[in-house]
Amino acid sequence: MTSIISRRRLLVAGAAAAAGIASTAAHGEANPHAGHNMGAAVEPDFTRDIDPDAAKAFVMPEVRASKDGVLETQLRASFGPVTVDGQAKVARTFESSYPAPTLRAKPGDTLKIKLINDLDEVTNLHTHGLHVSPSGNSDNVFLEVEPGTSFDFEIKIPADHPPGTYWYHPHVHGKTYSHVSGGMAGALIIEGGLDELDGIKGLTEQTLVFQSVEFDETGTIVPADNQDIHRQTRTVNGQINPTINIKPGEIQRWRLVNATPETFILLGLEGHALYQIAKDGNALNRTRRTDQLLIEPGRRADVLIKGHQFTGAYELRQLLWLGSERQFEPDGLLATIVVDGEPVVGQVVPQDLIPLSENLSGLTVDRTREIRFDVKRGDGPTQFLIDGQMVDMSRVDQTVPLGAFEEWTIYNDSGEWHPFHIHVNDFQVVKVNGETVDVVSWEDTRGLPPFGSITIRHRFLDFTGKYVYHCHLLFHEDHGMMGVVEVVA
Ligand SMILES: [Cu+2]
Repeated sequence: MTSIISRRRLLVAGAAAAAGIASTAAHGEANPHAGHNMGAAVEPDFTRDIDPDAAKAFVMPEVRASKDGVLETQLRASFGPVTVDGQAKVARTFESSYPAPTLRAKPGDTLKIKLINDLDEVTNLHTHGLHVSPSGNSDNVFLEVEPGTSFDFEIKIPADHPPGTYWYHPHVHGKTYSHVSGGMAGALIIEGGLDELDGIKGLTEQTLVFQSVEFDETGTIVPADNQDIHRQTRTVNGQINPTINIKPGEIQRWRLVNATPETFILLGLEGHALYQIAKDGNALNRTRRTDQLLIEPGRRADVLIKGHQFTGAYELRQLLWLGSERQFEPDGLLATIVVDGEPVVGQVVPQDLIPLSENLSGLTVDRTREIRFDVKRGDGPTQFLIDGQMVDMSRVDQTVPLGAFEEWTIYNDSGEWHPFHIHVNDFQVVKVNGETVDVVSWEDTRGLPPFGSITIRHRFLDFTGKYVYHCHLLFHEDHGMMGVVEVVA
């Protein structure tokens, strides 16, 4: 095919240019390959063929940004036709879009969101990771918007809110898996912070919303309780294996959102390091270089990627993850990164980022609590429990005074991972399995190791009211693995 050949020539030409650059740096006795073919138009073996006709240009979700301090928009929930990877499907979406639109706001802004419920069942809205009021018409997961009605959410983002990558999705107990896997999930970006940092400011930014759902043979989403995680279709921004372009030497900032209902994504990009700069919307104090990054369901990570000096196609993969005796994720292709074009010279990955606002380790806490996650399997239905009971949304499990500073040790008495998530107030992990760990950032979602524990510290600031902590494997959450905390004045 001509298209492949022309593309191939383009890649070869690019590789020759890159090899020329490399030869200047690599000349010297220490390098046994120095001089080997340097400067010659040699085609690197690792370069894959990319058929430009087959390559799918990476598509960003629609962006809805705040203006003059307000983001006024609507989210219409419906069950109906939607395009997923160019195919006609039937899903449960906001705004007939899979994923939902990306919302962008600034600290101090107000989100005024009209949720129109055209589903045949109740739904609601949760702003995952935001430090906002959990009451009234704010981030209130106790609300149920009835079918055929609408509800005006008003979520005031504090002026000192940490800028970063968050997300939103419905959070009605018992329906969360169905709604989130069905497609009702989108990125929520609070601007500022790292965006303004030298070395990050002005970089090309990509938002990658990972979703996973099972479609039946008619292309309709399978009811939540019947979905098999390993039959699900994995997409990035609703695309299967899209092509993401980057230039040699170019640094891009990627916002990664694990919006899957229960998939642990161990992310790796062939030939490229992942330079992590933020976790759950919170900037790290220093860049963390890694080859593999585990992103639990519900978690976000911001990373910098530097395009390889050799042009070609590289695979962004979900790597084999053997989490526990019951949990695994097979290796799979998520996207193809095409390094191509004029090399960019002089871009450097910044090392120092934003200092931690406060390190909670070593301080005296007001109170400690122990919380136990467990799974009981027997003759009847499997039970997903916290402190021996299933959630009751009308019960309060933890009462905390406003302003309290607490240490919670969350034990996992089961043999599988559970991503622990709490609303409204982020935490710092100070111990894993009883061993002290360095605090690197604030977080809102962290895996509980099988038969292990995490010890977290958190302050209950600014907002009274009831909200929840739970397992972010949404099947577990919907089947009881959730508790209610009430912050009282
Ligand atoms: Cu769980």
